[in-house]
Amino acid sequence: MIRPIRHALVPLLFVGLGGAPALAGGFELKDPKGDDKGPGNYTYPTDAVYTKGSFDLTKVKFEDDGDHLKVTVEVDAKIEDPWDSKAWGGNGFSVQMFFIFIDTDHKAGSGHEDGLAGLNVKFADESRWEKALIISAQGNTRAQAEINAKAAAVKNDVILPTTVRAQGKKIVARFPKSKTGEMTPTWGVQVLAQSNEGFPDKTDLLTRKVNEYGGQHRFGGGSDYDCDPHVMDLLAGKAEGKGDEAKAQFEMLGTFKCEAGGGGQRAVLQMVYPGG
Ligand SMILES: [Ca+2]
Ligand SMILES: [Ca+2]
Ligand SMILES: [Ca+2]
Repeated sequence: MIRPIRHALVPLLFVGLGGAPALAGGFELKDPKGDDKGPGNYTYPTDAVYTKGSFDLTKVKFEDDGDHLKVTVEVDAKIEDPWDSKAWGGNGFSVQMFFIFIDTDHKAGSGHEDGLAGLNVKFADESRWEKALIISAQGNTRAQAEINAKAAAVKNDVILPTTVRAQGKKIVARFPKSKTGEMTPTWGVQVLAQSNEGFPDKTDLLTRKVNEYGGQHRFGGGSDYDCDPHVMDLLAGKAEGKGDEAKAQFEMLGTFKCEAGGGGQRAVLQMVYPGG
């Protein structure tokens, strides 16, 4: 089951001052280990910086932190900084990047359908997103410039953190609630594990590509065209960390179709709804 922080889930539901019930304390979601291979067959780049488990989500925690929403993402590897991110205005880690999509209203057809540039995914009708949070190895100046250039139509709904901190296997990021809004029982979330690409293609919002054959800095097991999802790991099922969630992920990310010459259909993603 989904483990609410400190209390059982039901007591967390209360009517806020504005009248809308809130998921007050927050919630914690889990993901199985060993499913960091996208639709089932993706491989890591060959360079030694991409250590085993670096993109393998294991846990994601959402907590109310006063005027901020605190998001803690955990992977199955120590977070390291082989490219010395502080030297380029970065956040203290190098290879990871996470996208957190939030469906605030859980209403069919409401919200943005397409993922962000370079992910090559879209969201199911009932799971369209209102807010996207980005945890990037890049500092906010660079990340915001990329958002302005590559997510112009939705840039007001794409939110960067006030603070980011790497600690062991975790990255902790705090986002202003003035932009995210309060957590409510209708919230659905999806968390995508990607990799920070400092020299992205013009179609990629700091994301690393997945090719047919992996390379020193390219994931493998996909397509050289941009029809395959560029996602290594995500949440699935009820996000309890059970083994069958890996299969559910592979199926979800496997819903794309590549056509000869590069066209096709995007993988369609669902969200996890901790409020039921
Ligand atoms: Ca995982
Ligand atoms: Ca929505
Ligand atoms: Ca997963």
